[in-house]
Amino acid sequence: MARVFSGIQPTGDLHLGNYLGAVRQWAIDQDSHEALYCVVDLHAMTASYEPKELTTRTQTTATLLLASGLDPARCTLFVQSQVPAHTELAWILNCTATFGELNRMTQFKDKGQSGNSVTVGLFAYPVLMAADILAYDTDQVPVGDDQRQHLELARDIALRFNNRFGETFTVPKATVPPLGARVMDLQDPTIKMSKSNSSPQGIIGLLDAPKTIRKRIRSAVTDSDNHIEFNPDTKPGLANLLTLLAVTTEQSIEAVVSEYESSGYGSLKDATADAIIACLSPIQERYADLSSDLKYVSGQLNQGAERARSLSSPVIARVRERAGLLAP
Ligand code: AQP
Repeated sequence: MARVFSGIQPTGDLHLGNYLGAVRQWAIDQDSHEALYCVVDLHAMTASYEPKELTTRTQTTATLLLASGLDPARCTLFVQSQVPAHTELAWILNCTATFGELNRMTQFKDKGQSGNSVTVGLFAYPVLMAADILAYDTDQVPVGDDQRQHLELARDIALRFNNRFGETFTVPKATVPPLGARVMDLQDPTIKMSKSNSSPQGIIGLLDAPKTIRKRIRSAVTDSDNHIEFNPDTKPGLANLLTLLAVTTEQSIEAVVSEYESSGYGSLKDATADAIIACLSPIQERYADLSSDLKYVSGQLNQGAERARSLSSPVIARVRERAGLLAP
């Protein structure tokens, strides 16, 4: 089975975009792949944060991943900072990546706007991401458009290291998640729904109450002509609602458009809210059960970290030997 690796940052409350764009597919991939899923808390340190919040969010994110269907019996679920291989390999790869290639990363250009207070960690973020992937001889990485450039960098770093020091790393391939959907902000449908960039009204959190979900969908920005057609360029808000209804009810966009084209936006919004509430309710129920047993959650994470350590340790030994470092 091909080995797949994916991560999620505990930078805020998980939202519908994280679920429909990534986590839902992760749960499916557990059966067809050897899957590793990681709460990447070290990445979350690259922007300003509160230590207590990071701890809580790391626990909540892991609990939500379990509630969303990740099953520790079928995948390796762990927290990044509990496996030292990530930081060890990141340093070695920092000495392989160049300043010029990191300087070209568009996500750094977007996020690193605040001059001298930008951390070296934010700049080197893509190298840590390369380490996350390469430490496990990963074959495949499911990526959205925003991460494609980082994955290309991970491949370039792996190839350069292999050329310089001899075959060491598996060079990973990007895959496009078949069920992936890009979920847009409900208030500004030209940007993606995001933990840290969206306003609360622009987001649907995985734990939001049905009343909140209904309110947010009803007040989602659309347009004024009340004509239902799927066109993300001219009608981005409407296209987002149609996408949400289609993916949460497992229908095609065409089927949803033809069902609602003679109705107004009000009926479409009601149906979309109903579908999202139905999609999230089993996750919310499982989350309530799991959060009353946090010992179970931390036990699963400890086991996941142990397994991740045992999978990464031969890779790190190989890298150290090729790079000329004495055995510890
Ligand atoms: N709006 C989205 N639609 C579809 N997929 C999305 N993902 C994130 N937002 C959407 C996917 O979720 C996975 C985990 O993302 P992440 O937490 O590592 O970072 P991100 O992509 O930067 O997500 P956010 O919510 O925007 O976080 P912040 O605000 O902290 O940067 C990824 O697979 C991502 O594609």
